This record gives sequence, C-alpha cells and structure tokens, in this order.
Amino acid sequence: MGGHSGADVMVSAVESLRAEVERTTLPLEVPGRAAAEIARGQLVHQLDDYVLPRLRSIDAPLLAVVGGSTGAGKSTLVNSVVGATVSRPGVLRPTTTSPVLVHHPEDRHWFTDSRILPSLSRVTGADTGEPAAGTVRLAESDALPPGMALLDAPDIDSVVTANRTLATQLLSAADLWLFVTTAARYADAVPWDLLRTAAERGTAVAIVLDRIPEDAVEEIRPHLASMLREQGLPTAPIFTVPEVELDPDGRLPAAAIDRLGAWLRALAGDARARSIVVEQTLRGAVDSLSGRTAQLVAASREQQDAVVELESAVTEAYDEAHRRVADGMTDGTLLRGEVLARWQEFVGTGEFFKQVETTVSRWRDRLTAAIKGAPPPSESLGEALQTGVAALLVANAQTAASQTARSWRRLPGGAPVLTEHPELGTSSEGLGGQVERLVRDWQGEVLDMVRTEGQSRRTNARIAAYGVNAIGLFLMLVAFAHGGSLVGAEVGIAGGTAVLAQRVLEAIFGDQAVRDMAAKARHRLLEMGDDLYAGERARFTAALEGHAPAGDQADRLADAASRIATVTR
Ligand SMILES: Nc1nc2c(ncn2[C@@H]2O[C@H](COP(=O)(O)OP(=O)(O)O)[C@@H](O)[C@H]2O)c(=O)[nH]1
Ligand SMILES: [Mg+2]
Repeated sequence: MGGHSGADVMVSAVESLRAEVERTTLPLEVPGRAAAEIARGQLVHQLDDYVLPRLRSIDAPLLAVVGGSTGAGKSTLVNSVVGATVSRPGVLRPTTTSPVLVHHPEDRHWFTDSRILPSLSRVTGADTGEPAAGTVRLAESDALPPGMALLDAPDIDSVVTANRTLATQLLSAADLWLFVTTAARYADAVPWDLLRTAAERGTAVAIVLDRIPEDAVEEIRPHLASMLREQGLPTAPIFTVPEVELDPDGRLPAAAIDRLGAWLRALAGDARARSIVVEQTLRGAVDSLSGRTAQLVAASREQQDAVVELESAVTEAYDEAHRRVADGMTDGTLLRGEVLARWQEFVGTGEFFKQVETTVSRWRDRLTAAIKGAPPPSESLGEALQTGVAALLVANAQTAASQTARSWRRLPGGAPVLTEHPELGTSSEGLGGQVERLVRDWQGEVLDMVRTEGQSRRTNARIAAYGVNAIGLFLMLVAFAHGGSLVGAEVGIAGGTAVLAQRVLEAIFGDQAVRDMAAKARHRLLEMGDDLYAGERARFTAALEGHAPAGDQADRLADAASRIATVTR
C-alpha cells in the first residue's frame, strides 16, 4: 500500500471486488442465506464507506466513531469533548436522531461530499431532534485540531433494527472505534461480538468505561482489561469516566474527561500518530476482504449445489415415472381388469377360446363370425384401453409430482420454493385433458400404421374383414402384451388375450411386421408420454428459475479477492 501507483492498483482491485460483491445474488432460501446476505451488505457498505475512500485519500482526517450501548453516555461524551451541545443526549429511548459527525471547520471539504458514507445524505444546522433516517448531521468544532473527526453513532443494541444496522455500518467506517460502555453493560454480548470483529480485522480500538461509580473503578477496570486481552485486543487503551453530576448544559465537567480529551487532542495533532492508526485499521480491513469474500463464495457454491440437488430430485422422480410407464405398457397391467373383460365379451365365450386352438383359418373364420353381431370393439374395448393408458400416464405423473415435492421439502432451499408454488405438489391442472388428447392421437397413429402396412390389395381385404379399428385394437393389445415379461399365470390371462389377437394380426401382416408395429406403437406412446412429462417437469425447473445464482458468481468473487491478495503481497 506504499507508492502512489501501488495504491492505484489496489483501488482498482478493490473496485472490482466491490462490483462483484454488489452483483452477487443469493436467491435460494437455504439455511444461512440471511446471514450471508447481511455479510454481503456489510461488505459493500464497508468498501464504500471506508476502504475505497481511505485508499483514495490516505490523508483525509481520521474518523473516530463513538459507539456503544444504549444510554452509555456517548452523546454526552461527544458534547463534553467538543465543549458544545452538537448531539442531543437521549432521555427517551429509543432515540432515532441521525448520527452526528463533528469536524474542524478546515476539514469541512472532506465531509460535505459523498466521499465517505455515500448512502447517507448530509444535513447541517442545529439538531432539531426530528428523526431523519438516512442522514448524517455535520457539526463544526475547533475544540479538536484539524485532522480528526468524531462521529456520534446510534446504539449498537437499540431495539430499533435500523439503528443497530446503522451503528454497525458506522463502526465499519471508522479509522478508530471509541467504544463507550458502562459498569452495568461492559460484559454484554452485543458489544463483544462487535469488539471481536474489530480484533479479527485489526481495527484500532479505544475503550471508554463511562458513568462509572468512583468506588467501582478498582474492581471493573482490571476485569475489563483481562476481557480485552482474551478477545484479542490487549493494546486497546481504556479511559474511565466517572459518573458525576452534569453541568447545566448537560455536559461533563472538564476534569471528568481530561485524560480522554488529552489523548484525542494529541492524536489529532500528530500526523504520524494518526497515520499509524489509519494504516493499521485500513490494512486490517483490506486483509479481511479475502476471508469475507470466501464466505460469499461458499454461500454461492452452496446455493448452486442446492439448486443442482433440487433439479436432480426432479429428474429422478420423472425418470422413475418414465420407467413405470414403460413397465406398465409391457407387464400386462393394461390387459387386466376392464380391458380383459371387454375383450372376452368381444371374442365371445370360453367355448370360443377352445375352438381357436384348432387351425388358423378356422379360428379366423370364427373370430370374424364372433365380431358380426357383437358391438364394434372400438367402443367398449377401445374405451377400456384408452382409460387404462390414460390412468397409467396420469397416476405416474401424480406420483412424480408428489415425490418431487417430498424431496424438495427435505432438501435445503426446497421448502420455500414449494411455499411459493403450492401447485407443484400435484400434477398440472390440465393434465387429464392433455392425456386424453395424447391417447386419442396415439390411437390415430396406430390406425395410420395399420392402414400404411396394409397397402397390398390382399392385406387390405383382410383388414377390411375386421375393420381398421378392430385391427388397430388388436395391435394395441399385442403391443401391451409383448414386453417379453409375461410368465406363468400372466400368460394365461393377459398373454392368452393377446395371443389370439396376435394370431389374427400375423395372418394378415406376417409375424415380423406385427412385431415391428407393436414395438413402434409402444415406442410412440412412450415418446408421447415423455413429451407430456417434460411439460410436468418444466414446472419445477421454472419454479427454480431465478433461484440460482449466476453460474460464474463464485469464481468471479474468488478471482476478485485473489487479485487484492496479489496486490497486498
Ligand atoms: N448524571 C449523569 N448523567 C449522564 C452521564 N452521562 C450521560 N448521562 C445522561 O444519561 C442519558 C443518556 O446519555 P446519552 O449521552 O444520551 O447516552 P447515549 O445513548 O450513549 O448517547 C442522558 O439523559 C444523559 O444526560 C453522566 O456521566 N452523569
Ligand atoms: Mg446518543
């Protein structure tokens, strides 16, 4: 961070990181997302509020931020140090007044523009006590020499979230933390969380043990010092300010703050001492960037991995649905129940089956005879087949949807997406209609196949004897029986049904052609089913859209952080 060009290189490296952090999105609600999002916001703020302005103007006045617990006496302390009421002490809690930045008149130009804290607009003039969110009040004072400014921050433990957030943001903008606490509050958890962060980053910290009863100093001061040592802040100076009666202006008598005031004046007046503090805090902040970015890299990867997991749950469920449909088409399922009953009705009684066993020509004649006088098979048998195929497709779509929803509920990030899209728990609303159309289309294709195959006059005449619709139905039956998986009793029922139909078809088309047509019919139905399921799946992928961070986000963040590390080295 020494030479001028070195600083320029660093500024542009940090600017690149800032751009990457700014555009980082963590859209999937996995556990830990909220914390990572807060860390991201804080990082952008610190880069804007502190690191970039400090890198760009290393000679700007040192900013000491006065922070601490509610009612610790921060505002009273600032007013007392500058000898004027620049910041309203709060009697009523929570106070919502804007932070006050006190600077020397000669330093005005460093603070009137948006060089630091660009997210806060500047207000000047007397503090009216009116709450003014998003502002910082500028006050001038020549009580301290130029080169140092004091900022009175809101309570770090305010019950108002916005106040707490702003307090943290302002402390991250400090070259020096003036941490104000009291005998009652110094062991609280909140200040120590912040102090630990300061310790980790190497931020310069001074502690003010304020409003302390005279007789408690001996007991508390060593305890506080040992806590500071334990938390990695062994060199932080401790200033004790006694609880005394305030003067009529509500300020502390000079004697109460003589040590603290002298220390601040000495620091403000010594350019070298100031630059040591500034460099220490700046280096700490810059060095912390790679670790803080790594946290965002990890969060980004975690989101990407979670999205991949959610996507593969969808794939798994619909692959399973595809397999079940394929199995259902060949394991005889479709030839049981209603279809079998209608088929038997169609071909006649058991007597008929016995006779079929004689010769092909004889049973063909009988079959022809059986059809005559019976209702056309395309009605009842065709309906039963349609219903069976439709049920197979609908049931497995439903299973896939509910299985995916179940997986998503247990996978990280899945439940919130489901809450957003409650319709995903079931198959899509219009599925029934779609399936009906699909089955009709498929039947149409099967009939076309029969017509195309029966091109020769001889074949055509044979088809005509049964009708295209009947032959088409026979072909469907054969297609659903020939997965090669029909064994034992299955052959007796389902297979038996199909054998009869198959013999008719073979007599017309020849056995090879029947096998081919049956395979093609199955293949087409499965293909059409896949198209249908693709639409069902797409609902899940669409729901995930916008929930995945950009694919290169993690790498870009990591690259930006490593460029800074290269410059620092
Ligand atoms: N008697 C007495 N009152 C104090 C002292 N310091 C602060 N107060 C009062 O305590 C209340 C809170 O002080 P303030 O400076 O607003 O605390 P802040 O919330 O940390 O800014 C105000 O009413 C102050 O007047 C002190 O040393 N002695
Ligand atoms: Mg205050």
